[in-house]
Amino acid sequence: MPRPSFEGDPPMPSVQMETSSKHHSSALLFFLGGAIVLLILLILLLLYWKIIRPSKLMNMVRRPLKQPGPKDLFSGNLRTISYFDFHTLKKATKNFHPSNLLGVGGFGPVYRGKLDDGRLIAVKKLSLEKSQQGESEFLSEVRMITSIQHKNLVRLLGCCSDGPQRLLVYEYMKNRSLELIVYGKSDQFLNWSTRFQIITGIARGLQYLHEDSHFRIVHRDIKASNILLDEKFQPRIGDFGLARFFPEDQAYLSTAFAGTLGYTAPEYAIRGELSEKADIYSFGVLVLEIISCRKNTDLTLPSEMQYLPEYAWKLYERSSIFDLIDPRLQEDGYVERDVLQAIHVALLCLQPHANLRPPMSEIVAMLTFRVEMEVRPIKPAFMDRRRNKRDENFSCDTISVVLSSPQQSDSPSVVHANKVG
Ligand SMILES: Nc1ncnc2c1ncn2[C@@H]1O[C@H](COP(=O)(O)OP(=O)(O)OP(=O)(O)O)[C@@H](O)[C@H]1O
Ligand SMILES: *[C@@H]1O[C@H](CO)[C@@H](O)[C@H](O)[C@H]1NC(C)=O
Ligand SMILES: *[C@@H]1O[C@H](CO)[C@@H](O)[C@H](O)[C@H]1NC(C)=O
Ligand SMILES: CC(=O)N[C@H]1CO[C@H](CO)[C@@H](O)[C@@H]1O
Ligand SMILES: [Mg+2]
Repeated sequence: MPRPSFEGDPPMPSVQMETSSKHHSSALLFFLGGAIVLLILLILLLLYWKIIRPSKLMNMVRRPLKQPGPKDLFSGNLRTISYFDFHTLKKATKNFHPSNLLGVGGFGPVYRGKLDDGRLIAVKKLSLEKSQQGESEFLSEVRMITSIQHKNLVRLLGCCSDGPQRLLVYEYMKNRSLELIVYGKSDQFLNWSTRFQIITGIARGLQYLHEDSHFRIVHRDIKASNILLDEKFQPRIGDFGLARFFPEDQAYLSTAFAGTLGYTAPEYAIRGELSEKADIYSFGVLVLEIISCRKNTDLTLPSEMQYLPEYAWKLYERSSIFDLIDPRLQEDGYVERDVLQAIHVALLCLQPHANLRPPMSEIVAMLTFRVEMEVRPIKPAFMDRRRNKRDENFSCDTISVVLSSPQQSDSPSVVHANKVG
């Protein structure tokens, strides 16, 4: 009943025509107004871009993520990296004061710092002069490293670039590095259970880098100073991924090579053959250092003890491997089964042929006694600086000649390097 009254209405069409023409004119006005406003906005933007703040805008374009400042750390669930303002870092480290210098490594100096919110940080100034890496590449590498997270890896909090300068900001590790403990620079004594926890922790961190992360990462520089310890002496591997900032790792190697020679797998040192197995070799050296509390190479010791892998092998052959153990640990006590297992694993890692060294996952399984140890290690290979001391200059040719020449019977798998110190 109510419906027909609407349908039969005659003036409806004309009314509709009128309103639609009104709509047309108002729409035209609206568009015109919009266009004018847009034009004004565009002119303003152009003025802003060209004249007022060219640098600031460029920065905004280049860094679409966040404004600088430590506030946006871990912003929400987004895996964004945070950019630190150079002045924030300058303030935190008291203008990079020498008293805050933690040490200088192959990549540049490291400073301790304290942010306004009380958090402690370690700031690494990269010395990248030799690298032509631009800012965007730097940021993408930092993003990649930040995405690698594990409880046994040091956390990268963020980065900063200030002109040509590049800085990385890490969480500060209260108990510094294993170097201070292993090399006797600190009075800190670690008992066996702590040391074994450190050994398995490093192995887990390396397993993650090699096998379980999205990227297959070879650390290249596993050594005592790169194992950092938190307040509970949980180990965290530092400096992973850093080689990515240096296009030719030669540049990096030349500065750190001598210092890390004792950790370097022979096939990497001589032929530049780099794989996970080079890290596994370094891990083997490190395990022996943690157990014996001495440097891998110590030329002040009696001849047969100078090279840790060589000495460990001699003791192993003589079945007197317990002599290798740190005397303070012998007093304090240790678990025989754990020590034997750790030394056995270390010797497997030090074998001359890379393919004989077990993968990290297997090493973790052995250290946690999830698998039986079946294989016997063969004699380790290591870099030896004993001979040709008069020849001061390090030369790869000399080493490879020595390696491929017929080997002496008394030390079949020793590789001689000529560089001293
Ligand atoms: N996050 C950190 N917390 C506390 N100390 C740190 C941190 N990062 C580095 N250090 C310390 O700073 C010192 C210098 O470190 P750096 O990594 O520059 O040199 P390195 O480890 O000796 O050599 P490399 O350049 O081969 O890593 C080391 O003694 C290290 O223990
Ligand atoms: C070893 O040292 C740690 C901390 O230094 C301590 O918590 C632990 O109880 C010690 N373990 C043994 C067996 O003494
Ligand atoms: C080592 O190299 C430098 C320059 O490269 C040279 O001056 C010096 O004589 C060399 N020393 C030896 C022992 O060959
Ligand atoms: C050598 C060193 O700094 N040791 C410290 C390790 O961390 C514990 C807990 O924070 C401190 O008590 C130690 O002094
Ligand atoms: Mg380091």
